[in-house]
Amino acid sequence: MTNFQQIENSAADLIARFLKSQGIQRVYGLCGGHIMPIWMRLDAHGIQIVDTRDERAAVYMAHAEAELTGQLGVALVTAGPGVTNAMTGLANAHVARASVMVLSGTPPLAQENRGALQDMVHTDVVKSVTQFARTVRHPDLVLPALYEAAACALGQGGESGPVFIDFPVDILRASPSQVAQLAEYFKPLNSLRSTPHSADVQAAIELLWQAKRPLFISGRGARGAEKTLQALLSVLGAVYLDTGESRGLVPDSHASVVGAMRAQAMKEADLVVTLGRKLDFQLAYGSPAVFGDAKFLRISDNAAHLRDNRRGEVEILADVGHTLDALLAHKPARAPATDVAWAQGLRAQHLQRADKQIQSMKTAAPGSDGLMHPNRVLSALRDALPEDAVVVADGGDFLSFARVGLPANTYLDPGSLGCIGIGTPFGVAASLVCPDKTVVVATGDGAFGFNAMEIDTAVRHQAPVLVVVANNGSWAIEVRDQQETHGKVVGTRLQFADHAGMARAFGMHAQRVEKAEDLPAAIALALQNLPALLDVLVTPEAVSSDAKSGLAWVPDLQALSAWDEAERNWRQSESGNS
Ligand SMILES: Cc1ncc(C[n+]2csc(CCOP(=O)(O)OP(=O)(O)O)c2C)c(N)n1
Repeated sequence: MTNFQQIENSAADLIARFLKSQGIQRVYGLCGGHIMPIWMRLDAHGIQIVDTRDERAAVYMAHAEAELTGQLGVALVTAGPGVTNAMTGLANAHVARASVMVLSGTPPLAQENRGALQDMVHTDVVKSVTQFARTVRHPDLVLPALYEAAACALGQGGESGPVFIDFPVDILRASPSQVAQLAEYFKPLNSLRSTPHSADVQAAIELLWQAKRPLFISGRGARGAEKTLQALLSVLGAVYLDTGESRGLVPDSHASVVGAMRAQAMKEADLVVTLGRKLDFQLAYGSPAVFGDAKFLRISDNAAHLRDNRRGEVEILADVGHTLDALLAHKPARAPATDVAWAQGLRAQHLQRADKQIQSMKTAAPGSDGLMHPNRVLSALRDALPEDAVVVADGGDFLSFARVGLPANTYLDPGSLGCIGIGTPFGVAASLVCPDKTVVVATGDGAFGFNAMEIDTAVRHQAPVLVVVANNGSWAIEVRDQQETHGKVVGTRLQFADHAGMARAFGMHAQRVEKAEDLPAAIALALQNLPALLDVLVTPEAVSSDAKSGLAWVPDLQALSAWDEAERNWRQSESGNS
């Protein structure tokens, strides 16, 4: 047996000291013998352990922590099934480029490949969805690996994303040499931000000042650049679209925001500026079928988001904030060529549409089954939530309704992986990270089921989150797909299960709500008794915009039916021309 003193001077202790030195306040995980030395040393150093009911949820929570703090989010999972359970979380963090560090253990070195308990090669399994995956087999190599992994996770010199390290448990118990733990190793990582070349800045200014209909689109690479971005938009009178990755950078009150006129803005722009944003399926892969012959100006601090799908007239590989600063600092004296009437017209239509949307939500009619429309839930939440609330949206149809109907400056959702089930774990972590803010999870009943056990984690850790389940007794968006494209419904109906009863069984305040008029009181009571869950019966008949747009049935060439058709026509006319 190892004695307590040995553990105090162990590699596991070094890991805890490293995390502490990086400002990590909490680690999400599920215990197991292969990681117990780390687990206990984290606790010894005052790092909170948020013990979850599934490793997948632990990684989701670390993901939310990373997104909300801009720092590392850390999960600790045990060997074998602990790591395989964590895989979906890693994949989601990979696609979202979230700075997640997952730590694990392996059998002791002397038992490797001998048929040991929970023995498998984790690094092979996680390799395709991590920026860094390594087994550390010597206590003196622990710190260098942690620094390298942390820098990779934070995207220093590359794309940010999840990293993975595991340690044989005997190495965790062993003592590193004195040299391997010099005090200078315990410094926070400094941030490294690249600056643009002045020739590129000048070329970008030329494009921007010549454009008549400039459209800015931001992604996660623009986070932190809100002030300069807003200032540049005002100087140019440009229009702006955000994406889920960069919600809240430009407030809706800013004259450039035209989110409700997305399709028209994309079609009519003559210059599209992408800021730290991939031209992925949400942006029609930058296709000329949707964007016409607009020029592109692409700015990103990493190569993967600079030239994907559509080359830029000017491409700047540098920190987005620094680049926007430089553009403003060198702005010409002459007025930009922006067509003010075009930009103002889009803005006016945006405001009109957004207002109409709010009004129609308030009175959305129930289904033929008498159950309320999901928009009534969102409308009631909208009325009750403070402006700085953190919103987590999850599900199929309900996610689609919530994305439009419950805007928030701090917003998280399943992201480009379409990773439904993140709702409750994201919400639990968000409420721990932002204890002074109201955190609400708006989730479909199907999506809720994946990690429903995390209501237990919320109660045990007194995570002040409100989970609102839109209970339509089905995977509704899939029902619609089957009805429309196959004419038959198979395996997509659920029960109108008693989620409130389930939550109460774990000691959570919970209530079922069946009438829209009961929502305001139920929400108010729930907010006074957090963590809480509201199980709201809604009609499965409400058709969301994601269902109407064809997103759910995955067209061949583009994500949305209208874009798919435009792409088909464009390709045909291009091949006719050649
Ligand atoms: C992990 C995972 N499994 C399955 C899917 C496919 N899927 C996307 S939306 C959806 C239905 C979600 O149902 P629910 O959360 O109840 O929301 P509703 O559509 O009923 O509003 C499904 C099954 C997915 N995106 N992710």
